[in-house]
Amino acid sequence: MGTWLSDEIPAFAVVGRVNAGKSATLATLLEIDDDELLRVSATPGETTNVLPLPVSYDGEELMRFLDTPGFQQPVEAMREIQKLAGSGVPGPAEIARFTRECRQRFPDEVRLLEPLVEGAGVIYVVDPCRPLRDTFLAEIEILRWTGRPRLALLNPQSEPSPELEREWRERLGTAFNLVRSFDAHRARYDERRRLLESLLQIEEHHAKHIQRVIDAMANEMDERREEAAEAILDFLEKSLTLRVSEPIDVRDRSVPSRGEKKRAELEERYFKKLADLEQACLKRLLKTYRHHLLKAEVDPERHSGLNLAMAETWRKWGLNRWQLAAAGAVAGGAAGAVFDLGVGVHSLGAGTVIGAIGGGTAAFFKGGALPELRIKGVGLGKIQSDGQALEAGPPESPNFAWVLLDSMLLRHRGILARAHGRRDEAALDLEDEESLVRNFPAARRALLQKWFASCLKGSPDRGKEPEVFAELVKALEEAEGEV
Ligand SMILES: Nc1nc2c(ncn2[C@@H]2O[C@H](COP(=O)(O)OP(=O)(O)OP(=O)(O)O)[C@@H](O)[C@H]2O)c(=O)[nH]1
Ligand SMILES: [Mg+2]
Repeated sequence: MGTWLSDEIPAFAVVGRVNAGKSATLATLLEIDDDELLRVSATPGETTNVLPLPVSYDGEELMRFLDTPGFQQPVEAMREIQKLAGSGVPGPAEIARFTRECRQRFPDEVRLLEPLVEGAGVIYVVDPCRPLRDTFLAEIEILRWTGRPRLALLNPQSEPSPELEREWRERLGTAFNLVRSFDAHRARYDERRRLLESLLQIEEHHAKHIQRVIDAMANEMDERREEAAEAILDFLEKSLTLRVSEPIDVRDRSVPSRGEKKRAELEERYFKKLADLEQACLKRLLKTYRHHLLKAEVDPERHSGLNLAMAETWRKWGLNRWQLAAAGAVAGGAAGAVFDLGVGVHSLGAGTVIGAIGGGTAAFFKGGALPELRIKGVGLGKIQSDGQALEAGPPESPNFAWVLLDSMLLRHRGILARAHGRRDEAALDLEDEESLVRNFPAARRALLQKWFASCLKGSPDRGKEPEVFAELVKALEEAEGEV
């Protein structure tokens, strides 16, 4: 059938002005954040050849997108095509002739039109922040003459004025089957699905294949959410049961400074391990959602000395004191003492930056103003029959597990909101995020609290795990809808 198309597989060529965001649109739609596979760049004319991007599920190619070089001389090309039509109105035949005869003078236009001549549908990407000049009108005309099914996408690279956007929509509406918005730097799963549904509308001939892609994508999102819930469950269990110990001998006990040093080392080891668990979980989430540019670095030292940052965390994340009490996290008389920790840091107030994806929740628990680790001396039994060990366990705060959970739910949401078309390495910023667990239904809070308690005691309640998993899946789904 030609170079770019094969029988039965629907194909769409993404076309538009150089730098309009064609490659970024495809990168976001197809979740490709790797420049080796799909180059997105501020340098105009970055894409110089047609690049086929197959969409395959279970090894079967269902659909194909083609990235193309941008229009470079649309007005001249339009005139040339008009010349080919003589006194008539240009149509598919003249476009085909143009691709055969004018390669020398219009290499980019010919390259981008060839797949359309072969039968690909058109996805025309424009930046509605740019004035609607003659050059764009020429592109629109040429694309209309191809006679192929046509979708126009408004991809704003900054804030478009409403008047300008209306002008674009009106103009595009006369020449395209459908006009939609698709912000290549912001689009999430819902917008990606809607884009595919638009293709379904303009290209009924291949409806079955396109519908299969839409269904496969939806399935995949459900599977990923379950994978994410699994990762978070695993992280919580490992974090809450985490203990580290350090042997101490007679001298450690008799020389106070030595004992203090041991204790500090122990704390450091505990937080380092907690940060490792956090990082492992983030890596799993990033892999699940196919992100390579977002980083999962968790540096346990990153916030050292920034106690206020941690205080802010304690105020904003996790359950509030009434919810904690209701969930049974705080038992009767102990309440006062335990709350002192949470409320004490609350009073420090002050907004501050809570790091990026790698900011490290673990680090939030460090520092003098924060909940102390449970540190106790334990017998080492057979290992050192006459010796003892210090053991560090989870921070005393009843909110520990809830803050950990909040931080992961928020980061999961941040990962989902990150478009693959972006090429900056920016980390996720959780600074303005509000607690998600506070909005949980009471029954879910109670269930999780019971399971947390079993983990904190060192013996996770396996019987509750399926229910906890199901609630985590629901929590992840609710958070997706919230943004
Ligand atoms: N802010 C913002 N920038 C965007 C958006 N889409 C693309 N860009 C940026 O615009 C520049 C060009 O994007 P590309 O996707 O490479 O554009 P292209 O149309 O493929 O360009 P050529 O291949 O050179 O024709 C890059 O720096 C992108 O990051 C968007 O939706 N918002
Ligand atoms: Mg490109």
